[in-house]
Amino acid sequence: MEKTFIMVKPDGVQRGLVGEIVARFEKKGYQLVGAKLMHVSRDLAEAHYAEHKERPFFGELVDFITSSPVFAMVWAGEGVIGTARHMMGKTNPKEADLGTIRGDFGISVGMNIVHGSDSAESAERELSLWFKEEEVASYEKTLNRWV
Ligand code: 3AN
Repeated sequence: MEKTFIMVKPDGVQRGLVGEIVARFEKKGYQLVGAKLMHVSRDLAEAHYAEHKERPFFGELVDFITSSPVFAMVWAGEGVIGTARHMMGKTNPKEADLGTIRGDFGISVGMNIVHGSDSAESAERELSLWFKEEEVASYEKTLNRWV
């Protein structure tokens, strides 16, 4: 099953948007298979954003992501990597369509609420960076037993 790494960034956690964001992916039909609220170390932040190392905003990015807890998640399901990116909207919330997470809740590119892996390769890299194997569950959805 395809898996992706999604993170509610410090601004999203501080603004109380964790439930809203989790609800969107749940309602879409995806399966939550891993989640944790955590402070991000500078080492993890720098490894996660390694591709932006030379960009002028790299220092700010690392300061921001380590400033307050994030809610890190693993979501599973058909086409979840690409569909989650659509659900998040464009990187700059000013350009993100309404109906997307960034379009509905964000204003600035520095604080754009949510992160999601942008390809199969980055999903694999980010999942191994953020989650240990035993932190990712494997379970069947058995709806009829629970409603
Ligand atoms: P995305 O998160 O949509 O994959 P990337 O990978 O281009 O976007 O950027 C990673 C993160 O860097 C963004 N989520 C955003 O928080 C931050 N970022 C991107 N561009 C800028 C910028 N011009 N100024 C400040 N932060 C930026």
